[in-house]
Amino acid sequence: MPTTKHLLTSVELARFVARGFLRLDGVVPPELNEEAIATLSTGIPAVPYGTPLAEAFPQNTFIPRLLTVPAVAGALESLVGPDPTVDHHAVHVREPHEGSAQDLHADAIIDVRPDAFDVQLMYYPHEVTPDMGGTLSVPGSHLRHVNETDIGRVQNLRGQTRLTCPAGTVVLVHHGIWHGGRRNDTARRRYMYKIRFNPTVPQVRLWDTSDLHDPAVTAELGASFPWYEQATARLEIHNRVLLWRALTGDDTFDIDHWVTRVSNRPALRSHA
Ligand SMILES: O=C(O)CCC(=O)C(=O)O
Repeated sequence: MPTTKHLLTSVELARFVARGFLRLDGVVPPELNEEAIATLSTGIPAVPYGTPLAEAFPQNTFIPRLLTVPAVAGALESLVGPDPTVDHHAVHVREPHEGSAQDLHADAIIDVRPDAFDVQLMYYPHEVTPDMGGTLSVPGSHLRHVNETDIGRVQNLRGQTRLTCPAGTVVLVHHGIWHGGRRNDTARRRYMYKIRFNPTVPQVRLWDTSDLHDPAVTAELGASFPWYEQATARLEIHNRVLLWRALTGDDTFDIDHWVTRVSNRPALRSHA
C-alpha cells in the first residue's frame, strides 16, 4: 500500500541491511542547500548526547527543516522509528588542497548489538565531484565489527566507493560502516553535515512492509561484494539474516539454511 510518509520499502530496507547505507540523491531542495553552506560554515549548536530530536534544535531552523524533507524523514523513520535521540552531530570539512585523506574507520567503538543499530545521516549541500574528497565507504562492511581506526592501515578495498553526488544528497549509513573522508584536490571546501540518531523504539517493521515477501528482498540480502573473502562472505550473509530476523520479528527467515543449521539444538526428550 503506498504511504504518504515516504517510508522505505522492504526491498530498500533489505538493501540497507546488505550494503550498510542508502543513498538519496539530490532530495534536498536548492534553497535549503544554499542556506546550508552559510549555516554550516558559521557553526552549529552543540547538542548534549541523548537529547530527544524534538528538543534538540529550535523549530524552523536549518536542521529541523533538513530532517523534515519528506524523503529524508520517511527513510529515517523507516530505519530508527519515530522520536529518536540525537547522539551527536558535526560539520565535516575537507579543506582545499589539504594534501591528505582520513584513515578508514568505523565510528565509535566495537558495537555488538545484534538487533539494533544507530543511523548516521550524511548530508552534502553542494555537488561533490571526483576530486573533491567525497566520503569513501566500503559497501557491506557494517556487520564486520572493528574498533574505530584499527582498520586505518587498509588503503583500498575492491568495491569501495568514493562518493560523488549532486547537491542536496543525503546518505544514511549503519553505524558500523567503514568509511573516511578523502583528499580534496580542488580549490573549494567540501562540506558534509553528519548527525547520528539513537532509536528509542524497537526497530521492528518500521517501514512499508507491503512487499515483505517479494523475492527481491532475499536477493538483496544475499548480495556479495568484491572485497569479501569467499568463505567469510557466508558469515556476512549469516549476520544479515540475524538482523533481518530482528527487524521483521520473523525468527524463521533464512537464506540457504545458514542460520537454521547453526542454531539447531534439538531438546532432550525422554524415551519412556
Ligand atoms: O568527511 C568525511 O567525508 C567523513 C568524515 C567522517 O564521517 C568522520 O570523521 O567520521
